[in-house]
Amino acid sequence: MTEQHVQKSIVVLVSGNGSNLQAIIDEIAEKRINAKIVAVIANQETAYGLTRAENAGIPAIYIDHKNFASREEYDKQLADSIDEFNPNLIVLAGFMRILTPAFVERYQGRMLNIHPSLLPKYKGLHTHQRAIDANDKEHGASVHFVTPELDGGPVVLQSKVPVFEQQDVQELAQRVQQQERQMYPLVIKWFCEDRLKMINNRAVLDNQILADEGYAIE
Ligand code: NHR
Ligand code: GAR
Repeated sequence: MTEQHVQKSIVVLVSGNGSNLQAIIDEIAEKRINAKIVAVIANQETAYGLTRAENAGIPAIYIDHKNFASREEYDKQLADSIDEFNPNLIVLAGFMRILTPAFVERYQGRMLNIHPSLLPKYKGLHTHQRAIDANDKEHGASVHFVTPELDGGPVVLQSKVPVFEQQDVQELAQRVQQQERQMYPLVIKWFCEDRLKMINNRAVLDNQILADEGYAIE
């Protein structure tokens, strides 16, 4: 593409390992995404994602939810911290706290999440075990815009993996996460090139409304 885009700034929210964060850091470093991660914020002090941020020279911020009496108050502090960086995009990368409607509405259309299931299947937690227990032949991950409905926002991209006989849950999770590290940077790249938008609660890529399940890559 010859079109020029103003460089986007991104805040990433994490709770744990941050392997998705690392994939995004690496793609930006390779100049495959024209963006800057301006801060990484965690709700867990021990989140390894904070260390990954520090190692990459990115401001790493920890906001302890135990210091706040309610979800509303925590989310207000989270929003204030985010707004100091004035980002174009908020990326949830293994962020494990449900966000209040007020928070989500403030960033509507500029917040993405990666969820480890083929949505609308298995919203919420323990998705890999639930796919095995249901005897599903395939499983995967979905990138979606975040809306107030938990894991219910419009899907942009899905990636599928097979579920084998007597599937081990850790092994399945590993294969899903390997796909995640490919697909999430791709969606972020689309957003940063102004190709991806949320319009009327639908994901729109290159001016085309995406199907409910988004695009699919194998
Ligand atoms: N918030 C809103 N409003 N909408 C979404 O789509 C959201 C969201 C917040 C997080 C990520 C989501 C996932 O990909 C996400 C999407 C946490 C929980 C959860 O139950 C569920 C879904 C997601 C993230 N969290 C517990 C809670 O009480 C805590 C669980 C824990 O700490 O282990 O917040 O799966
Ligand atoms: C990823 O598999 C992501 O889909 C999932 O947690 C993992 C985080 O890995 N997210 C959720 O379950 C959100 N509730 P990471 O910290 O290595 O990126």
